[in-house]
Amino acid sequence: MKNAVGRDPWGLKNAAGRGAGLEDRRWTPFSMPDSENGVHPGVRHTFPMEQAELIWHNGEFVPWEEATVHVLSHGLHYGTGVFEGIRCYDTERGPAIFRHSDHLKRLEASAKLYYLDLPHTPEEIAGATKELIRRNGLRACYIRPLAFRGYGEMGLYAQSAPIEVTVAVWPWGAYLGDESKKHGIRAAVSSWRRISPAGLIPHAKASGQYLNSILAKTESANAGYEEAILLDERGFVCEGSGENIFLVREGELVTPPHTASILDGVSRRSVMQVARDLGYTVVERDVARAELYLAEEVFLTGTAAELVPVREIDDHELGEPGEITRRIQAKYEDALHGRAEEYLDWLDIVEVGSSDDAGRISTAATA
Ligand code: PPE
Repeated sequence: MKNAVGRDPWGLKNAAGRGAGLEDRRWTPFSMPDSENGVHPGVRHTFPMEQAELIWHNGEFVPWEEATVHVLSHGLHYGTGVFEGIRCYDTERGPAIFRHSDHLKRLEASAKLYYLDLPHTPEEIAGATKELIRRNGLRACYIRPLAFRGYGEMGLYAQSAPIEVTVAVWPWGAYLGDESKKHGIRAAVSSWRRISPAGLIPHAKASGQYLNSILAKTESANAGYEEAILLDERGFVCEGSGENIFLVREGELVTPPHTASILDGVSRRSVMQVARDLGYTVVERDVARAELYLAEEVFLTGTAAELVPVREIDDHELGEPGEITRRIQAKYEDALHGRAEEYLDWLDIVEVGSSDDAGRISTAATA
């Protein structure tokens, strides 16, 4: 990092005062524990962020390092924001956003559940996102739309504080590590229960709610596991800190139902369909903790993680990914990457052929 203070507190600008160039886009926000310094060996903790050129912020395409907020932004203090995690894949048909409209529908639903009036329609956000991918010259990336209550009023009923909307895109590799998809991960049941619908809204993908996931993830990482599995308030299996969960029991696929405080994952829904299309029976029902240890196979699904097998839970060995997991994973990967004809309508293609304005900055609201 170049400066700790001043006009470039994050050290994002190079000597010319511009955003980091292609050659030095990687940065680490602060030093984190790793196996080198003897803390938490074996678990990958750092996700150095790869920057893009532009971020869409309140209707404008702004340079990455200028997409900032006021420290008195409401969402920063109270967690009043909702977001999405979406992926765009480099396919034969061009960059393709997986289930774009379904993710934006969930964003809209999350906002509604927390009484946040979105100043943009899902269609406007979708158009801006595609333009953002074009202008950043990306073919595959993670997409992070975020809507939050901004600066203007403090207190809990701050109706006059404006809702800000941003979309950022950046290249983001395997969420649970490169080896995770091939050989599976080690997971542990968290001592933290998933947020209860009695106090919060598990169906919403809301910023503040992620303190729950962060507690669980931190606990499991500090104990040397790659992921945490949370139980719901009743003690039934719910999901991972950022993924839904599936088990194979006597050849059938089992996954916790909506009433078990899950997030209604887009990957979960997609994998259920892929599994059924492959001829498997998929059952949504409550899952007892011990079933995690007794299952033939277990895997997690999420946008960032994709489909990740679990090879060990609470030191109970499940072993290398099983056949059902591998078959579903292969088909699902084909769907994500545009290689499965039957799932092509899940892809929102970003037309890049005619665009020659990558990197240009505009104040246009949306594409
Ligand atoms: N549960 C939780 C709590 C969750 O955060 C995610 C996604 C899922 C289930 C799976 O949902 P879906 O992506 O629609 O299949 N987690 C996102 C955020 C991860 C992050 O660290 O940030 C994601 O995968 O993008």
